[in-house]
Amino acid sequence: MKLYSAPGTCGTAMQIVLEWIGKPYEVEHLDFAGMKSPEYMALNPAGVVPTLVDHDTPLSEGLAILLHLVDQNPDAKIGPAAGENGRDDLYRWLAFISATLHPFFWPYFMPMRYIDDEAQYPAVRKAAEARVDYALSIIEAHLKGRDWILGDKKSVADAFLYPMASWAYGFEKSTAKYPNIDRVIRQLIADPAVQAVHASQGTTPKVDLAA
Ligand SMILES: N[C@@H](CCC(=O)N[C@@H](CS)C(=O)NCC(=O)O)C(=O)O
Repeated sequence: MKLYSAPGTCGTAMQIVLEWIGKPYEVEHLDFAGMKSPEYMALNPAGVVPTLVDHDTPLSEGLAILLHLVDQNPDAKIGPAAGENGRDDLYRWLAFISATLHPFFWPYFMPMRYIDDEAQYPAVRKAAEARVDYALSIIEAHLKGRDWILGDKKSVADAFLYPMASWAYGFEKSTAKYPNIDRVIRQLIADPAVQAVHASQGTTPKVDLAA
């Protein structure tokens, strides 16, 4: 398997899951120009990371990659199989993270895609932070009384949350202010798989571990 990703991006989630699976894989970290190259866009026409190439077949979209990895690796215990208890919840939370939480960050990181006037970037970022708060608050309420998103078992949904919750540690309302999400992120930071991904990316966890 080969994963195309970039340090600190949502592709971090897929690499965490590949570490959990434990099979050999390769990762190629792309820069922005690499994501827009014709060679890469032949694999992922959106020109974004992640893309997973498994058995010579490229698969894009984080949600699709995570479900593929669950289905192809039943022994890895990274999420319920089709028909098992919790599978619907897995669909629900992967969809929520992919389609609701993730896009709320885009105007924050790329305000120039939404507005021409640079003077308005702070206002766009403020609005994005408010939408992220709306989505994180829903996840925070769900995590009350649960160890992980799906209950007592860690799954690909937690890995998917990891990069996005990490981005929001720098927000005015930091991820640290969502105690249940913060707890899950700290559990993940203690996981050797997550540490291996940070080492491979040359990144460090965003959360202040001393706090
Ligand atoms: N819907 C895509 C979105 C992927 C995405 O937005 N990836 C970001 C990194 S987190 C990216 O590559 N951005 C580059 C760009 O937007 O040009 C997915 O879930 O895989």
